[in-house]
Amino acid sequence: MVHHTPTSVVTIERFIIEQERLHPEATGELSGILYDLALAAKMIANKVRMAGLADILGATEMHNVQGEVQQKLDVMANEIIIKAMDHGGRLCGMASEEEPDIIQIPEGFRCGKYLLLFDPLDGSSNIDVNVPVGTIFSVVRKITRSTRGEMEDLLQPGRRQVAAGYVIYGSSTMLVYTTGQGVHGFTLDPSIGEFLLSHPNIRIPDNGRYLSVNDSYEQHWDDHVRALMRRYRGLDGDRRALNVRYVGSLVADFHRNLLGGGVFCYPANAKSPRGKLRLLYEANPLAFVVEQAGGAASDGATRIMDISPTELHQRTPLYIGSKSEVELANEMLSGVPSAVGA
Ligand code: AHM
Ligand code: MG
Repeated sequence: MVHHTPTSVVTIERFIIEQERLHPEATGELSGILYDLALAAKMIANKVRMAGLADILGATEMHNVQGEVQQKLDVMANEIIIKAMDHGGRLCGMASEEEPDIIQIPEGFRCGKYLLLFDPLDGSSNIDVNVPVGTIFSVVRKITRSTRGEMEDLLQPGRRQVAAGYVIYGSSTMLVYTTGQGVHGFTLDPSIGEFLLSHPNIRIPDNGRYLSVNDSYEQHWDDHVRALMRRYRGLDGDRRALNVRYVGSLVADFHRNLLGGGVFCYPANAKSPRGKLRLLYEANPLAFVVEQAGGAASDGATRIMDISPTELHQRTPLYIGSKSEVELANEMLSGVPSAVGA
């Protein structure tokens, strides 16, 4: 005899609706943004999966605002997100790592009260070798009185984010997000094209397992950073050595450390005095996620989400992961024991 157990399958749509019900004042606009992002993620996942087959790999002739060669898939992912998000009436502006200025909502479309900041395809230099890439996103509320979003609306400190998350296009596609009520992860079931709740209420282990850092920059680090890395590796002091894992694709490195504990570091160095990663498109959204999972994120002295941005494409050093590991970075780099992510 076959026993049918009641289904416990929770789609992302159902989850978002249930979360929204917890807030009677919610207008549904934020939920709409999250649905649209989930749709964009599915479309990008398709492109990424087909990359080798469709002959869309390789660099375009264009260079993006950071001066890096754009991969074709970056351009596509950027377009997909803009097209999926610009007409819903929920956003009044966007900013992308791949675009120099504010992305305006086209004439004729309604403007809403939110702004979206995103890195459409992070780690795209890894695409040619089949390493996971990701999309990172952040949602803030408009603070100016103008109908269309202005620069001031985009340059808000990370603590003002109302939602943030990422999509990882790995062996499976996952969408992980927070709206300030914990961190939840959904895995794409490709057979039905739905994101299903697979990782409710993710908590980052406090005893870190992994250290992720590109130590080919060691010669350019200052002595404090070098000393910190020795501590993480268990070479000085009595700390257990962390295991080194570095994909070179931030979303993949972050996701592994979120589930397994540890710390991802992209320190400042003599050649890149502000590090490499972007405050608004990479550091802030992942900082919101990690704090909601019980972890912390800092630039070595200041909590990432307390930094007041001054420009759209600003870079920041980044130490992100389990609380105790990030606290050690703060102590050793700024000399001030601090309670980041409190
Ligand atoms: P991108 O936004 O141009 O793809 O660059 C960001 C990527 C991150 O995914 C990754 O953590 C970092 O660059 C790796 O940089 P490096 O090769 O200097 O270690
Ligand atoms: Mg990036």
